[in-house]
Amino acid sequence: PDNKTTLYEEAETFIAQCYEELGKPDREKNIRLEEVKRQIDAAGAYEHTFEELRHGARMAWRNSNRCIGRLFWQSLEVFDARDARTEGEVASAVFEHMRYATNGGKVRSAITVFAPSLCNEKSRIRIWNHQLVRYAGYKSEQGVVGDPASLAFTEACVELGWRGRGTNYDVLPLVVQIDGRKPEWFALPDDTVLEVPLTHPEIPSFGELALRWYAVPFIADMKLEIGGIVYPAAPFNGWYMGTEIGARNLADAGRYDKLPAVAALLGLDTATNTSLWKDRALLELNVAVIHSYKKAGVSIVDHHTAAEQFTRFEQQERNNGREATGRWSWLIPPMSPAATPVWHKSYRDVQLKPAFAYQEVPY
Ligand code: HEM
Ligand code: NRG
Repeated sequence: PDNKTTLYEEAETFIAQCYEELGKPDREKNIRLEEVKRQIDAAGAYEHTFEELRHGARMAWRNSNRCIGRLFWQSLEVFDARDARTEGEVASAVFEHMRYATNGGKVRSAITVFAPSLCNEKSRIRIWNHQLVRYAGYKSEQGVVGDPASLAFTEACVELGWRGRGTNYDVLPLVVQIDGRKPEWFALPDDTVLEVPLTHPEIPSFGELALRWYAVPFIADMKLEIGGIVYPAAPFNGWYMGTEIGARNLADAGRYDKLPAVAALLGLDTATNTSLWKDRALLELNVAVIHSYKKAGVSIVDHHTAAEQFTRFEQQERNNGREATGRWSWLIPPMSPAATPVWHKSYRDVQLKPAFAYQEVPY
């Protein structure tokens, strides 16, 4: 089958499922399918209605096998920015999304969808950032300053003329590329970035570590595929699960590597594994993350509650005649996984569509 045939088949499968789930009559579906066929025959592509785009994006979240936060898939807010043409227009739409999602700390899940990449065209609009808010990483004589995960992207930003202050927590700029041209960078406006300084509920000196993290995770580098149409720029956000910050970003030896410093603060014996100093440091670091976000009025979920919510999602899917697919190795939290229900179950890791997917790194 040729491209048009394959695209029509993908479109048909999606429209049928989408209209069924939205409770639309067959008559409406059939009229729409004829129109989609006409568009594909004439132009090799078709345009989603806003309703299709909105439900398609929600389905893609629902189908995200590595995501434990899927109970709330129906509440995803979808912003249609398919008409943004210039780098500046893309940046404005991104910043509006960030303000909406951040909401003074009461985080709202949202996605902004930019223009699709048409047939053979190389991705038209690309956001180079992995996340819209992330800290820069720099190589120095004394090792890495900032986030080691950002080394390559930080270098790309410097290449484009951006300069960071050189602290451990420099917020990187937004980098937008259109049609393979030279990308443009934009400093994030102050009112788009909320951060949380970390303190501990019982240990006053914890604040002296001067740890911090940003309030909202905005994934910006995945593509969204709905009914055969690919959206290469579709940044989305939910809120954090505490362990993402306390058991990975700040704890991994290849990231901020803060367990030794936390253990020292706690007065633990780091000379022997048998003191379980890493485990005790992890625990207090994660207590501090949840405590600090709550104190700052920023949405966050602990891994026990998230796992319970995920179990409810599984039940909800069963009730609707669907199966919750998943990737177990990602769904289990990185702390006390066997103390959550997810540990004791198994999941089928097949990728349903619509879906989010990785794409090649542009720098
Ligand atoms: C992955 C939690 C919202 C799509 C994850 C992960 C966690 C998580 C803990 C694993 C991340 C990792 O280990 O690095 C949550 C929570 C949310 C939420 C608590 C709160 C509402 C969303 C939303 C979307 C989404 C709104 C999309 C619309 C995904 C995808 C992945 C993922 C695609 C896989 C990312 C990758 O492969 O790197 N989520 N999520 N999530 N989530 Fe969610
Ligand atoms: N672990 C990454 C973020 C991955 C996505 N996590 C979410 N997504 N919670 C980190 O920055 O720690 N979300 O859309 O809410």
